[in-house]
Amino acid sequence: MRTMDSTAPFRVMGVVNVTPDSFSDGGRYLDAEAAVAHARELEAEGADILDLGGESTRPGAASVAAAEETRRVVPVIEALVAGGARAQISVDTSKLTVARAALDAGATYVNDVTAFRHDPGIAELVAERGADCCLMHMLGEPRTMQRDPRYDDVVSDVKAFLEERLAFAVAAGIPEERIQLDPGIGFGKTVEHNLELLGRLEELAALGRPLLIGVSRKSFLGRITGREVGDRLAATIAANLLAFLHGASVFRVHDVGPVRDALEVAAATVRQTWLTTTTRPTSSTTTSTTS
Ligand code: HH2
Repeated sequence: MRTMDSTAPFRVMGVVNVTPDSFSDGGRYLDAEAAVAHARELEAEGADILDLGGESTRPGAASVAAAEETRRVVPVIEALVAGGARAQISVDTSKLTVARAALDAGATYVNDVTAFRHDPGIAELVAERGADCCLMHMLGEPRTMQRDPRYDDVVSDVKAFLEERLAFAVAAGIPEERIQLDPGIGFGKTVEHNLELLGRLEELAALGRPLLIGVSRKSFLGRITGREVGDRLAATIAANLLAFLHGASVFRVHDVGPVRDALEVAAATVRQTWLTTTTRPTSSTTTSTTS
């Protein structure tokens, strides 16, 4: 079983939406064969995790029955496992029965945008199976979340929420090292809330768990750049790099190859800076020879 490699500087999670209505790629991979082919492409581009979703969480999205969601994602997971997928397989769901069927089929990661609030039993399931999980912040529910979201201080409020959900997950028996946290960019947040969260991720990193960030193609990038959803790659890369520099380490994206390249460069630069600053004799020596 492939699980988290905590020594890697970052991990890229490729999005595979097996839905008719996802905001950026709805309907493109609804057919299981198309979804499997797309997942393989993302793996070839360097995805460490493949996140399979059978229900859209975009604002106003209709909810999907558990049986239909299972029917969409399980055959894709089975085919990927049978084909010897190298990447870890994640299921993006808030429903216990869907999560169980996905883990039975070979997934080892549950990405729950309700952080186990919709179906608290998922926490015991994840604990029993020794799976990894992501707990995400969302204000309200997808149908209503973008109606005038308000916070006292968005970063402190999200941090308190994630701290409480982390404690809940640990109390259910999930080891801390299996848990990643996500501020839920775009889930009950204005453009300003999203930007403030991205710029103050260090405060969330203080909770001691890896931070997962999902900014890919999202509407706040369109609001800033004026670009349509299919033309937000540059904005997506910029936001992911910024998140990396502020402490995020798992990046949920549609465009795995380009984002991975950008993160490799950022990680190499940070490493190099660290090496040169720590191996230099002393900063005063350097200053004196250059002045
Ligand atoms: N964003 C989306 C879905 N799932 N999971 C986590 N942990 N973090 C996110 O930011 C996140 C998520 C929305 O993106 P997408 O899957 O492309 O769209 P849709 O929900 O319309 O299928």
